[in-house]
Amino acid sequence: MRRIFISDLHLEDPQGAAFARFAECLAVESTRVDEIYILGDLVEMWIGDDDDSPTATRLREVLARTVGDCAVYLQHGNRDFLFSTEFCEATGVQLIADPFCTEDGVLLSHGDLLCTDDTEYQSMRTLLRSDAWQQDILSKTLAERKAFGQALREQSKSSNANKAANIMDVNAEAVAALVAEHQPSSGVLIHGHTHRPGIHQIEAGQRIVTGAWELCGWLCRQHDQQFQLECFSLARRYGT
Ligand SMILES: [Mn+2]
Repeated sequence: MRRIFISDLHLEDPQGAAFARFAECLAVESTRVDEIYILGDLVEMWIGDDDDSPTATRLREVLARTVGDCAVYLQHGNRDFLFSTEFCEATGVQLIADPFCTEDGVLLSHGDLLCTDDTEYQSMRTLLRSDAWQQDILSKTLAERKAFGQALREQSKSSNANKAANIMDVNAEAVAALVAEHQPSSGVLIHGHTHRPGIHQIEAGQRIVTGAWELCGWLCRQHDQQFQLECFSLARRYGT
């Protein structure tokens, strides 16, 4: 089995470098691998599947083209948990739960549910993921949702600025509990969210953290039981 895992692209501007590398990466990798997994925060903010902005339109095009060559799985992040059925139908992408375990026993999560030391964030997460809240926000107009999304981002920036860095990383006990619950046969947990790419040894095997596409692009590549982290320049064409 050949796969790549990416997360935290925070795509915003269809004319920007990250968006261009994303489209190139999918075009190249979809001919090399069997499956592509996007582990959340693909976009900076998703305000509903009826979004008709240039970013949303371009995103649908890129994903639909990729799905013609290889399966694409999408997990919700804390920025894009409103991706839903309509988006999947338009693109052919398949939504997976968080956490999700692959057939060959690789455990996948966006990662924010592991940051249990940040109790303020966890209560916000519970609210935003509730059916009642989501029904309420989706009943608003696109313009109202855009304004709300903007406000949410500002709030997140100012509240994170006052937090100690370790609070926004995963909690070791939460990781151990998740792995114990799902018992991934590969021993591998892959997640994003923390923007701290790396490979950590854990009791069951490995915790692999995919990086944010900030200073460079990141992916985790799986070939059968081998996993590696790769980073690449966002300044030039992917694969060159
Ligand atoms: Mn995140």
